[in-house]
Amino acid sequence: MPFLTPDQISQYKDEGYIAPIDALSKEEAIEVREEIELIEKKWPNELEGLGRNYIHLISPVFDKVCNNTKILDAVESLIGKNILICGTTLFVKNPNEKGFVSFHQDAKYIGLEPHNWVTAWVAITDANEENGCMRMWSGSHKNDLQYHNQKFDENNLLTRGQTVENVPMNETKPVILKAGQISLHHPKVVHGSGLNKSNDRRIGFVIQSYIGTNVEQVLGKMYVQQARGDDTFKYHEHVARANELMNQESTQIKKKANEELSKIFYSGSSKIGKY
Ligand SMILES: O=C(O)CCC(=O)C(=O)O
Repeated sequence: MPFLTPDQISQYKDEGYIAPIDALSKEEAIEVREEIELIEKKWPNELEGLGRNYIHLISPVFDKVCNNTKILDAVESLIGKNILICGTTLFVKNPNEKGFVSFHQDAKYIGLEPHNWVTAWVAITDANEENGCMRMWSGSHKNDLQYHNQKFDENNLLTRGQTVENVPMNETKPVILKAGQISLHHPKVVHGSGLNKSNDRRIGFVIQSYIGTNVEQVLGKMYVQQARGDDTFKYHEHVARANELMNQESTQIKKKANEELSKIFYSGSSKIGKY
């Protein structure tokens, strides 16, 4: 019995994303924000630059989010029951900073083939038009991968500043979420987000992505965890789940995983950005 409703599955097929879906309680979202702010205070460099990736490997609070039953039920409805967690990224936009995300397709530089995968964007704070929520170009996932200009803008939160130009803004839709809700988006849907004009942080925790066990990494190496089912394909190295914040072994694995991820994200690029 699929967890998502027929309307939600139609939205995914027609528009390339689903939102909103209730996942965490308000209290759980606050717990996640407090975990981020604790790490930022105690280990100020840990989440900087590349370090914004793979936080679920070093934090049981984030590990719990990745294994949240409601999220996994929804994901299972889209990619089947054999599910791996292959990466996570924090997208934080602080007030008074100029962070934005250019319109792009996740599948362009991520090396995950075939596209039996889905990205979950978990709202840790509310996300709305004032604080720079994502905007989806509805239906754009039905097209092939598009040309991306590589701009390396210093305020762009993407690795290369990869940009699909001339997106028809009237065909884009805001993904408005309350803290604790999620959206799910397709590997090829074109999406981006604007500035945070509010007085508070906008925090998205992105599970990028949940992949079917049949998905290979064609550009490099990724470290995965089994979220559901079995992995009979064994394409990836499986690593342990976090059971203690920032223990030495898991921080080393996070570092190694990020070095490998950087090779994937900048594969074929003559320049390396700050993430
Ligand atoms: O957080 C954002 O504004 C953009 C995140 C994004 O591009 C993604 O989750 O694929």
